[in-house]
Amino acid sequence: MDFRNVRSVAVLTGAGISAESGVPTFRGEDGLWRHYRVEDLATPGAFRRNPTLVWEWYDWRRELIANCQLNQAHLTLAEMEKALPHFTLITQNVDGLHRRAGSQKVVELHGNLWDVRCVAEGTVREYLDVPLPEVPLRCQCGALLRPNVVWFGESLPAGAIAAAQEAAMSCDLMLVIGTSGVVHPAASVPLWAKQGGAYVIEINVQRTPISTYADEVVLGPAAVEMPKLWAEWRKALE
Ligand code: BJW
Repeated sequence: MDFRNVRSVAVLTGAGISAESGVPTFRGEDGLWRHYRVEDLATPGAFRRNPTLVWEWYDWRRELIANCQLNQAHLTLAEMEKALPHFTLITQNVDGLHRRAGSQKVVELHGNLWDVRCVAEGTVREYLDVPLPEVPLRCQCGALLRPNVVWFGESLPAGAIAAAQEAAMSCDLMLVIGTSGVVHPAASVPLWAKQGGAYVIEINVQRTPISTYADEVVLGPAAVEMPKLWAEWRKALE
């Protein structure tokens, strides 16, 4: 890849980018919690059946994330945004770590677990208390609050998916970092980039369905590979 020809960059990140910060991924050996599948916890039905269990899961994750450190992959992306004029960071992660690393423009496809939403009023607000004072959390109106994230069977925020589509279809380089590429429609984002003529580089510790059409597959941890890629890029621009 000749980085001197790159005008516009889009990046799609998944749970793997936060793995080296100690945030568990969803699928794979370390992704389990209490022997539930994410598909059984991250659904509206799961929340209806047992909001306490679902909130306990989020309480546990929020505390873990609050105490974790950013890694070099998060920090490299924040640096790239400052240095490159046309740069869009799209994430499936709800951990808020890209913003904590200094990334300013982040398209959050699956929401953010630091925001809560009233199931009755639909109002959204930031809620940072860790640990939570009560589970399940309740709104002042008496209705349940829920994490402002996107569960299976729910639509993604229209603005976020439109922004991701626009960035993917107009970029000439797409980086896909640490996602299993099995959850849709996010998994289609790199495909849209490829179909739009972009060069696709995947960074992951293992091959995924995206590897079959990526132009390059870099097998390795994101926190190691991202600084290497960025150093190579900067050298090419000198
Ligand atoms: C490293 C590493 C290191 C490890 N360095 N790498 C089309 C086809 C089939 C199904 C569907 C379809 N369209 C829609 C569906 C249904 C469904 C779906 O996709 N199901 C599939 C699982 C089969 N999608 C939806 O329901 C979506 N909604 C929707 O489409 O609405 C329209 C609609 C409505 C009604 C009916 C039908 C359609 C919504 C999906 C919402 C996903 N939500 C979650 C939870 C968010 C909240 C929360 O986090 O609490 O999002 S599930 C979970 O998966 C989370 C993640 O963002 C998402 C993706 O996971 P990710 O990031 O890829 O993580 P992992 O763990 O899977 O992978 C980690 C990767 O990192 C691995 O590859 C590792 O190798 C790698 N790695 N360490 C680099 N150090």
